[in-house]
Amino acid sequence: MFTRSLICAAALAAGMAHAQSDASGEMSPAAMATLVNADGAEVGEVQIFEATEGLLLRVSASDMEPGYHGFHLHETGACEGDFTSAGDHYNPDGSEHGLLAGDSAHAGDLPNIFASDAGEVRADIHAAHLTMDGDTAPIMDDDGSAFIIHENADSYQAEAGAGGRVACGIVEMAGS
Ligand SMILES: [Cu+2]
Repeated sequence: MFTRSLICAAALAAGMAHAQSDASGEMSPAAMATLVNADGAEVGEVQIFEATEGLLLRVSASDMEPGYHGFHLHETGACEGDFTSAGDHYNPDGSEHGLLAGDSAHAGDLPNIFASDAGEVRADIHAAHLTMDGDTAPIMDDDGSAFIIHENADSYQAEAGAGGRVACGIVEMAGS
């Protein structure tokens, strides 16, 4: 199931969780989130890499309804029940919602992801405004954070309209 153990092994081999590459040239993530559905079954993962600016998120998921889904970073690292435990969108600077609305968006607002007819998601997302543990929008803050895949697409407007939460993944440092 996915490559979590292989990636942890690679991070250890590189000697440090923050390593950007190992000897083979493969990228090693700084952090990871394992995505689970409402039944608690593992349905995917998000690999988190420190980019030149911000973070690069590599998303893979299976068993999704085909089509677009809202994908956000939520403010609390908890994935229980219907995943409302993850709280609202991560929004440390009190911005309004919507990548295509207003002057700024939630730090946790991210582009929609797309599931194929087979329900498979593969997406690389550059989140230039997020940091691992920096001064602005750190994803490893006191109560952590969690990625959520929503039932419907995000409207990118003031009201997200993305509906229910179909998968949730708590952000954890790689190798931890
Ligand atoms: Cu969300």
